Parts: sequence; C-alpha cells; structure tokens
Amino acid sequence: MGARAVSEQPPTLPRLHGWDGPWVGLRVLVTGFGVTGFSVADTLAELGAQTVIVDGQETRSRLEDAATLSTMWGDRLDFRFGETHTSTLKHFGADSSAAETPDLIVTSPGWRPDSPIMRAAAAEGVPVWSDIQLARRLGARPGAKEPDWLVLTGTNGKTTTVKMLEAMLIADGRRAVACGNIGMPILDAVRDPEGFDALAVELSSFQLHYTEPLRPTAAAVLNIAEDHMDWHGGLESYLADKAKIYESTQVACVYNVEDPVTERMVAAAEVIEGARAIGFTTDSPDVSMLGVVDDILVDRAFLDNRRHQALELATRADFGSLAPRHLVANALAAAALARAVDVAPAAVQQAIRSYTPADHRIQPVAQADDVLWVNDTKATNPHAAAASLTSFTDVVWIAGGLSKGVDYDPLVQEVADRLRHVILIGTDSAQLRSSLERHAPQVPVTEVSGGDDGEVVMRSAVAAADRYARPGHAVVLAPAAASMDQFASYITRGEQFIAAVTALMRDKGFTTP
Ligand code: UMA
Repeated sequence: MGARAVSEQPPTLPRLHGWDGPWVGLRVLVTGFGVTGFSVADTLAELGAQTVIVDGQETRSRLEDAATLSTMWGDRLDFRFGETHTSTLKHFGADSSAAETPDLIVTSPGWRPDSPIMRAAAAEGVPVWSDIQLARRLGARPGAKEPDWLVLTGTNGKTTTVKMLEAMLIADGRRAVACGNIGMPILDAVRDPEGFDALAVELSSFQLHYTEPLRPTAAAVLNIAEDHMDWHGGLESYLADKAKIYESTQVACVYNVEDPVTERMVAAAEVIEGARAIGFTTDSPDVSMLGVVDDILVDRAFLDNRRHQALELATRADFGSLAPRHLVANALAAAALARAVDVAPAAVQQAIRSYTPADHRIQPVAQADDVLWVNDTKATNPHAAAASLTSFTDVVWIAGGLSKGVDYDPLVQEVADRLRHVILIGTDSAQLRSSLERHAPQVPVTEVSGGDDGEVVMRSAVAAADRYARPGHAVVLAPAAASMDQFASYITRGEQFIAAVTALMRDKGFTTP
C-alpha cells in the first residue's frame, strides 16, 4: 500500500459528499467483514479509497469473500483477520514499525463503543461512520434520481413495518426496496445501477449510534423498551441514539401516540422547517394522526380538510381474520411514512391485504371467542419473549423449557401486570416458577405434565390455556427457553402448538386461517 506524501493534507470530512468527492487516496479503516463490511469495502474500493479491513475472526467464508473482492479491486483493499488487528488503529503507511492512524473508520454495527478500536478512535479523534452514514454522504449515483429516505427504528416490529412500507411503495408504482438492518446493506441499495424512488430503511440503535443526522424525508420510532443495554452502556444513551433518527427530518416525524417517549423525542428534535409531527394510534386519531375508527384505519394527517375529515386507508378485515393490535400499529406507522410521500390510500390497503406474518415469530394462529392465539416459539430467551408479551395487554402465557441458566427476574418484572395466567411447560421450569413466585405472586400458574412427549405436552398446555383465557385475552406461546427437552426443535414446538390450537378450534366449531 502506497504512503501518503507528507505535505498532502487528508481531505476534510465535510467535503466527503457525493461520488465525485475527494475519496481517492483517503485512508479508511473498515471494522468488520460481515454483511456490512463486504458492502463497505466494495464501495470504498470503487471510490478509490485506500482501505484496510479488519475482523477478529478468520473464517473460511471471510477468506473467500476477501478473495472475491481482491480479484476485483487488487491492492486497493488490504484484509487483516485475527484479534491482533482489531485492537489497534495503526494500519496505514509504508513503515509498519511506525504505522499511522486512518482518516476515517467505517464500522459494522456490531462493534461496541467500548471495544479497543472504538476507544482508540475516540481518544485520537478519528471519526467513525456507519455504513448508513457513508451511503447518505454518497447519495444516488451520478445521473440517478435521489430517492426518498423513509427511515424507521424501534425496539419491536421494525422488520414487519419496513416490509409493509416497502409493499405500500411498490403497490403505488414506486421503485422501492427495504434495506438496512433488515439484511440488505444500504450501500447495495444506493449503488443499484437503476436507482430507487424510495428506500424503506430499517435502522438499529447500533447503526444510529455511528450516524450523523440523515435528513430523511420521513422518520419513525415505533416503540421503546429496554434493549441492548450492555452495548449502549445504559438506557439514556440507548434513547439518545434512537432519537437521532428524527434529526433534520424534512417532511414527517412519525411517533407512537401510545408510547409517549417517542413523542418527546420528536419534540426535542431539530428538524427542517415545515416538517410535521405525525402520530399513530390504534385508537381514534386526533388531527395530524393516523388511527382506527370503527375498525377502519384512517388518515387525519395527510389531507387538506383534516380538522373535519378522515381518509379511509384500510379496514381491520384487510389483515385477514386476525388483526392483533401490534400489527395494526405497525401498519399505521408504515402508512404514515408512505403517506408522507403521497402514496395513495388504495396502495396502503393493497399492501396490508397482501401481508403474511412470518412463521413462528409473533404469528397469530387463531382468533375465537375474542381470544387471540399467538405462536412465538422463536422466543427462546427472555429478551425475545418480552417482545411478544409486551405486544398484548392481557396474556395467558405458555412458557418454559431449557432455561440455559438465564435470569428470568427482569422479564417477569417487566410483564407481571399483563399476565392473567401462566401455563408452564418444560421438564424443569423451576427457575421460571420461582421467579414468578417472587415477582408475580398474584398470577396463577398451572404446570403441565407430559414428560418428554412434546405433542402430549402441547395439547395439555393448549387445553389449559383454553380453560383460563377470557374474552380480550391473548394466549401467547413465548417460552423464553430452548425446546430440546420436549421437542426436536423450536420449529417443532411451534408446529405442535399450531396443530393443538387448530384441533381445539375444530372441536369448538371455528375455522382457522
Ligand atoms: N466483529 C469483530 N469484532 C467486534 C465485533 C464484530 O471482529 O468487536 C466482526 C465479526 O467477526 C463479524 C463482523 O464484525 O465478521 C460482524 O459485524 P456485525 O455484527 O456488525 O454484523 P453484519 O454481518 O455486518 O450485520 C449487520 C447487522 N448485525 C448487527 O447489528 C449485529 C445485521 O442485523 C444487518 O442485517 C446487517 O448489518 C445489514 O445492515 C442483524 C441484527 O441482529 C439482523 N441486528 C440487531 C437487531 O436487529 O436486534 C441490531
């Protein structure tokens, strides 16, 4: 790798905008070579930057990916795998005994601020960007139209919402794609040769941490619950990172009326003049909100006569036979972002109609006698279980299994006031039971026997849940534990739940979707 002439000053960061910015020769350290790192390295090589990529792990797939990029870009890219390389910033210059720091770091989201390299960057004043920031700085390829950036974050429901948003935009005839934390790196979207009319961008708190204001067309925070505290070092910094999404928004800051923290974030944000605060609620909406009136999803935000009128977007029936509250909220958030760029109501409705929930993750299975049955077998730990349990206000919770030694106390404390009954499965759910005794003593617990025969266990659990569930309740299988003591896998556990619920519905004379 060539050395920079001493007289040559590093290009200033503010000038790093657009594809023709002063990228050539810029010394960039890319931290992480997973999904994000691959797209970042490929982009920087195309821009002509001098790029070193470090990753703590030297796996076969990383070596193969490095070989692929090296074939294309030659010595523009320098890969360094193994932990000796991830603790130092000094990877540049011809003299390895006096190696120098980079001009810029572009990091993958998984790198914690307290990792050695991020600490060193902070100490030495080396700027750290996410791939999202790099994408925003680059903008559309020369000649392509700049897409609308519709960005969202939140603790739960991001992926569902961003997929719905993508579907609404496409139904409206836009060229759009869901990208970011959902899995497609944003740089792949930005570099698409045809370009897009709109990007539906899912952002994690990690990505936001390393990102400056994004100037999105519209931005939303879906909800906030404690998450990733270890990474952020506390709730305050987690909230601060999430709140960054609203900064410099151009048209609409979308908040959750039922989660006042999100509204406070909007109130505190510096936005572009004219940008509006738009609420979404699963109740009747005020002016400048989207909400639900008599089973109809309505828009009282994006129409001229919003003081006196509401625009019909869709009905609960458009979700199919099941329209749980969290899903309606996600759809309203997606609709608010879509309406901010004038997506037609008919396109919103079409996208909701074509939405199918992913299997095994907060998957509605049946609704009968005003009881909703939900399969979240994928919740194999307390953190994942909290996401589904907090989506419902009155819950009959089917839980238990292999606990993997986790601490159930925080989860039980968080959800205690929502629990109406707990049905315990698992060959040994003593830890969960004792946590319930300590932190939710008022909640009745029924233990289901059945040994290691998962089918029998699940049938008994569903029968017990049916005995205790009352109208308005949700019966939620969210075990907060692994499945292998009684089932072949968490998938089998979910399938047997679905089978048992389906059989119960048949016996009661109901049909399931
Ligand atoms: N690495 C180190 N040292 C570290 C940390 C990581 O060497 O201290 C290396 C790892 O060996 C690995 C690479 O860095 O090779 C991984 O980077 P990464 O963990 O940031 O993961 P990526 O493969 O780049 O995927 C990331 C997101 N992952 C995380 O945020 C943890 C993906 O979200 C995202 O889809 C992808 O970028 C594209 O944007 C996943 C996720 O779990 C689905 N997200 C979390 C969530 O949704 O809760 C935030």
